[in-house]
Amino acid sequence: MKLIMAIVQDDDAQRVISNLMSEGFSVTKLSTTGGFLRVGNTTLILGVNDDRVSDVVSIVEHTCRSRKQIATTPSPVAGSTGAYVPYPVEVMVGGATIFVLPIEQFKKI
Ligand code: 2BA
Repeated sequence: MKLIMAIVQDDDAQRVISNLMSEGFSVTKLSTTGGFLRVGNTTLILGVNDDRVSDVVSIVEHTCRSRKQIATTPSPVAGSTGAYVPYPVEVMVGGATIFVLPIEQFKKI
């Protein structure tokens, strides 16, 4: 059995949860924040049998989109003036970041 953690964009979260649940997966949704952009994203956790890991990855892959987002970074030329001038940097976010971990024990009590 494996624990899958999938970090997805908030805009994709409802659709991917619906698609996973309609295929019979149990899903837990966590509201999380990306360390780089400091904006909200969604982390899904699922405990699944080994033979269904690829099904989850496939559903996430086909549901989640990559999007450009603007990150605001302090200007590197600010040093001479002492003032921090934020300037926008474009980054590509997602579709999804997926971790697959082994589960030592799984119990429902
Ligand atoms: P954020 O940390 O907010 O990162 C958003 C996007 O900013 C990233 O998209 C990437 O394109 C860019 N980025 C992140 N760190 C960067 C850096 N040090 N320098 C330049 N650009 C950087 P994704 O790679 O698709 O990641 C989306 C979200 O997934 C991340 O949000 C973070 O919450 C999570 N994530 C991605 N890789 C991770 C990892 N190895 N461990 C834990 N969380 C991860």
